[in-house]
Amino acid sequence: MSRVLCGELEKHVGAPVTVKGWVHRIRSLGQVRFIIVRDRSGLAQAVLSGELARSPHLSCETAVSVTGNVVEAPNVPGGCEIQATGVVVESAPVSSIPFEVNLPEITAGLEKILEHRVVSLRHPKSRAVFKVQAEAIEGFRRFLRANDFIEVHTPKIVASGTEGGAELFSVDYFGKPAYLAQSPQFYKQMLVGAGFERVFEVAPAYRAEEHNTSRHLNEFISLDLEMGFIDGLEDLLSLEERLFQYMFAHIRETCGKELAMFGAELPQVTTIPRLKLSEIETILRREYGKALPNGNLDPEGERLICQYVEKEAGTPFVFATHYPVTSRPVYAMPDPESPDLTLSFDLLFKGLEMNSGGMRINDYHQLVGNMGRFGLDPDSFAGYLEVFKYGMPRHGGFAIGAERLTARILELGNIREASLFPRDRERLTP
Ligand code: AMO
Repeated sequence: MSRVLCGELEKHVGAPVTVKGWVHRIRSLGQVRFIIVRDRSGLAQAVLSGELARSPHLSCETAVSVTGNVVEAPNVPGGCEIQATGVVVESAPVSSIPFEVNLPEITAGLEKILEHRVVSLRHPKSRAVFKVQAEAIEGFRRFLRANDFIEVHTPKIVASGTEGGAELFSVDYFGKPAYLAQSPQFYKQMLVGAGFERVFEVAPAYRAEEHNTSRHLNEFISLDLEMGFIDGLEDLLSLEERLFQYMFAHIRETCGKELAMFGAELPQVTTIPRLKLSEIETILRREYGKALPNGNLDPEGERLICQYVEKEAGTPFVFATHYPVTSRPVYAMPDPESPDLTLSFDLLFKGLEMNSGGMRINDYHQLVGNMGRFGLDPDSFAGYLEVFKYGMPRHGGFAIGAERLTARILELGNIREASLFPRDRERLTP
């Protein structure tokens, strides 16, 4: 008999079915045993009586296959249950588990939850996080494809860093020094200039961050895009507005159940307020007596400016633009009107930076000159620089951290909860 999903049982009232899944809960009532089976779609109750009720190998989290007739049962969630005629244990029986996964919440601490990830993911709420993440990424892909972007895959073993700083993991590449890519930055730009014009990539990025915080991972999924022949920063900001409108609409449409589990409401994305960093500085000083550290937003600044914008404009989003040259990477385009600033931006959502982006330098000589100012040797970047000699258009792009986005949508306390197998300072397994 072909398998029926637990979540679709009600379509089979009056018919014989087989469900397969894990034993979620067992309850005995006199001579009768009730088992709740959990599969990827949800839960279904099966009633075992007679010989079946005495089946010795049934325990929570054992994989089973239950056959029987579906009958109406008004008091059971879903309105029906299976009168079992056969139960097959499909795995070795489970004698104990590190923590319960059949309560509304897992009661273990985050360390234990991550240490036993395959068990914690059995909890429907833990898995719901990754449904939302998958649909956010699907929305990202669909929107960009519909806007004539092509998906690309660039190397993750690379010869140099792209984002400045020392946050590089070294790799021994057949005796030559190499690194894990901090971002696809240089390659996405090269591909714009190579003729694709519009590219995007969904791939891991690696940062040897010293930070052990609730917002940093050492490996994260970067949702990158890059676009040629743009006129200015505004093109990128309005592209991102439309992208978020699409992504949030897609998540709303596909993840109603999952959002409800977290009590999460997705905001409508309208016009996102745009504030220069200098304006943010003024607002924070005036409203909260808060001074920003050296031309950048610190976590408290991100939180406060979002709080302010929420109050004034009723949206959890804000673009922070025009960061100083000193706080952006070598490729960032200086603002022709104020050369100490860059045509760059971050998107903040609910108090946290979601993405960075901006216009890039597209003039070969300007870029080589900037490398000098950043103490970089242009000869080491010959592979990147080549495209700038052969007709590189004005271009720009941005990158969204998938785990940060998921964590903020669902208001998770720690970014690790939005990573299947997080990599942090302490964690290399599972
Ligand atoms: P940036 O370094 O700001 O920009 O990274 C872009 C976005 O990626 C996410 N992110 C992280 N998420 C989790 N853990 C980390 N350690 C981490 N580091 C970054 C954040 C961040 O906003 N090349 C540029 C992008 C561009 O200009 O196109 C870049 O990588 O959400």
